[in-house]
Amino acid sequence: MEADSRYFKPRHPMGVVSRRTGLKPDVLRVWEKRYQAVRPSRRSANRRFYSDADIEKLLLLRRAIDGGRRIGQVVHLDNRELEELVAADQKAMVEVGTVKASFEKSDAESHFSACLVAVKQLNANELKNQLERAAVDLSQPHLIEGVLVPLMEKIGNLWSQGSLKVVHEHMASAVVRSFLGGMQASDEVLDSVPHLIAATPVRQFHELGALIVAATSESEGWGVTYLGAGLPAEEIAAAARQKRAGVVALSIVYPSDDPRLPQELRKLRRHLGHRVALLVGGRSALAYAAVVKEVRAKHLETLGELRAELRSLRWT
Ligand code: B12
Repeated sequence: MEADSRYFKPRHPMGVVSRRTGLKPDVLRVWEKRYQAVRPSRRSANRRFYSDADIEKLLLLRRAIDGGRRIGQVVHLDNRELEELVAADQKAMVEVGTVKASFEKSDAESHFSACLVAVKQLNANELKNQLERAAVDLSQPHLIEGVLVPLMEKIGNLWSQGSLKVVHEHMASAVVRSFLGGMQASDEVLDSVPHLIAATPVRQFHELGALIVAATSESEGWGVTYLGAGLPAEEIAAAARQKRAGVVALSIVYPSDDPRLPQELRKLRRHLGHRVALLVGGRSALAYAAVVKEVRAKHLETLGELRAELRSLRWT
């Protein structure tokens, strides 16, 4: 009974509701005014307060809209009806998505091959054009995981076997770097959007992993500030404070045995406090597993794990 009354108690301001539902404040206002989707209570200075029940309804409405429905078609449904509708839409999307994913996989392979040819020819313009074409044809995860990452991996292997020269790798890194930089949103990020800082710590100069983390996080709906490579803990923490970031993501690629890195991670945690989630990835992150655990950072291997983590952090 008591739990029930808490559920209907208007106790969440609009900022919290916006953060939890991913709906912008102006959308919340329109849904209220035009459709009476929920009826928040008004307190001093006309501020709205929402209950848990309101948030649940808004989340279901948002998921229905993500599935292709229009607000006017679903707003009158109760929560149970909405849940059924959302589940049916998601099932249909998974089925269509599986077919689409297999098309995308073969598309990604042909874009990857065309990019590799451009690298071998040392043709920066052609590589840039091929990446732009791939960006049009593929969804962002397929572009990153099906083209960019395997391309850099392959170049690294051909380089260490002596089949490609350092210049090929430098040209490709420069083009990929600027392409990834261009993928970052230029729009102003709303306060209601959760924020993530991406960087590499001091003496870690491979930055493509961090740039990829930035692009992936942005496609998950996070506001992202990409700081660059080789940054001291104090600088990263100051940026996190200024942007009121909930997450700091670090990429650790090379070297895997820097004796000063553990101290740097400890310093970062001290400066960040314990409310900011610290995520660590990259091919050498495991080499620092002990300190990663000590500073209560989370080690993630793949971009899929990153997406899952960002989704769960967003809703908590
Ligand atoms: C590009 C590149 C460079 C460029 C970097 C350009 C730049 N601005 O970043 C340059 C030319 C500068 C360079 C220099 C060197 N490099 Co280099 N480089 C590479 C190369 C070819 C690609 C790296 C890359 O960007 N990969 C693409 C990214 C996207 O992949 P990734 O970093 O593995 O990240 C993936 C995951 O780990 C994850 N991830 C990464 N970070 C994070 C973070 C989070 C939070 C999460 C969730 C996930 C995540 O996401 C990515 C996608 O799956 C690799 C070869 C390779 N196979 O990777 C060598 C490589 C990393 N380099 C290597 C070496 C040895 C060097 C040099 C020492 C070479 C030299 N003798 O000078 C120098 C060192 C420079 C320095 N001061 O540190 C070695 C490292 C070996 C080792 N022991 O670990 C590699 C593996 C090559 C090799 N096979 O020997 N390099």
